[in-house]
Amino acid sequence: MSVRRLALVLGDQLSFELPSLLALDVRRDAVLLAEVASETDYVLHHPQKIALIFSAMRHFAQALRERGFTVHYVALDDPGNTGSLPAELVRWVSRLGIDEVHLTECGEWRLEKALKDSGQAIEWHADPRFFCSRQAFAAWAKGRRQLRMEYFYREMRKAHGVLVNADHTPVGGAWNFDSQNRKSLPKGQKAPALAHFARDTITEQVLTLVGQRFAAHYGGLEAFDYPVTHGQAETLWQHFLEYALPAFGDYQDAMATDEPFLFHARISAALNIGLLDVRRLCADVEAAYWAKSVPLNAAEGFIRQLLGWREYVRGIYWMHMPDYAKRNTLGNERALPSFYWTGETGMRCMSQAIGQTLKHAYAHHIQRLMVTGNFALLAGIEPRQVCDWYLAMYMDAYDWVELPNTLGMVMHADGGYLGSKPYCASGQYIKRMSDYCGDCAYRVSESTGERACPFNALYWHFLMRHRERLAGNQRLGMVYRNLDRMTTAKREALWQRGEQLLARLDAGETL
Ligand code: DLZ
Ligand code: SF4
Repeated sequence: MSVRRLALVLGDQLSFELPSLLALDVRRDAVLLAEVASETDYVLHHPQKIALIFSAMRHFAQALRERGFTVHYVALDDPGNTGSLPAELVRWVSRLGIDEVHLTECGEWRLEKALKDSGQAIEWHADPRFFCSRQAFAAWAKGRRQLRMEYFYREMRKAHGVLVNADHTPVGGAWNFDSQNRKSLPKGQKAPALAHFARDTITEQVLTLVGQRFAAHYGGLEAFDYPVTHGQAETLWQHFLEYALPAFGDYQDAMATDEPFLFHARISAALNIGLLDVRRLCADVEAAYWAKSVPLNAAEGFIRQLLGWREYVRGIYWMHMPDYAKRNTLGNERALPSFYWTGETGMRCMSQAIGQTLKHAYAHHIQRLMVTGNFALLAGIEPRQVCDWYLAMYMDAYDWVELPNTLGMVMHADGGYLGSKPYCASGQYIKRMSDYCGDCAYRVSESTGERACPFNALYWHFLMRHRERLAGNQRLGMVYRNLDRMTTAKREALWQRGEQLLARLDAGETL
């Protein structure tokens, strides 16, 4: 008798090239997709993130059926829905009389463990949606005391022949044009118009379901405007290539009032659930460079994010989970301020970054790292709470990408394993990269006193309280020399202002 197989496809695995799907015989085998409470509830996901996943899952199920697959789809409110992926798998295996279960490795350690503990035998497949497999990364990392993204990135460029000359040297004479990615936005410079996505019946139904069921989660559904099919994701991608990529390099780090997207691609949500293919994206960007339609600082800057940083953080995640999630090198214990969930703060940069996050489930990398992240680092917030906030609030956030970025890069809670120095900065950095400070309740030019920008005193307070650990860091040498050149009275005033701000946070006050 022939073997009957079932492939469980997860909500962030919506790719036709998934090896667990390719293992099936469409005439005989089946696919299972399930909307389950254990995935919607493990953090307070932004409602738009849940809506995106459900709508994209439903569209993918439809596309698979059109390709001849037998698809079993469990909707969130189906009677009989057990509420968890392992339990759904077990239920459907018995119901359909399945002999063999196929699954592509998960994006989160938590879920992979739960599936492995389910008692159901599973044939696991490596996830080919990344350039670098878990094993290849571990082999690269072996024997290195400290990992550096830059060296990993160079290896990846060479291994995959991306932006390299025939003699394996980098195109343009350098591997990294980061120094040309830091312009602030000139006054009057407008961001390109956005691509928009009409809602079809499936998306409307999902928005209604999510609106009813997840009303207690933070963030609005009104502005939902993300691609939910492969075709729409392609439209978004072509729009980016044409209108935003040419200036992406220059303004990658810039921030501007009421401009949530600037020259960013907005593709991370689609990419991370399988609606776009990373190899194609890198190839398109390289081709645009050779066709002279985009400058090198844009092409290299974009490819560095995907081929370098994205692969690097995933590698670190799988090498060090589950212990990585528990790291807290700086010993932070402070609770996440409640304004992270509401945006209600007089700090303009924070209300802008959090406000657009509530509205769009999106903020770009510098807002995440140097505004909300920087504040959490300086204020000594407990890493676990910060990680959960990022995991919940961002459209593209899954543990493999969110945890190393937040715990390692933002919070420096892994002892500097992932990044060589903490990304701490005073209000001066935010002033240089944005126009936020002009409209702020605080004064960025002041460090002490009631009206002084909280980032300033908190920055020095952070450096003073972690002096023992950080003063030896070469990349902070100059900063500590500046601190030492201050008068004792100035240092004391900064310390006191920092203490006062932290006490206000501890009292549950907003700033
Ligand atoms: C994030 C998410 C949500 C909100 N809901 C579902 C779901 O109902 N069904 C599903 O298969 N996947 C969902 N996901 C994505 C999973 O959480 C994701 O597969 C894991 O986090 C691993 O990356
Ligand atoms: Fe942010 Fe400080 Fe500027 Fe206000 S003054 S926007 S708090 S950096």
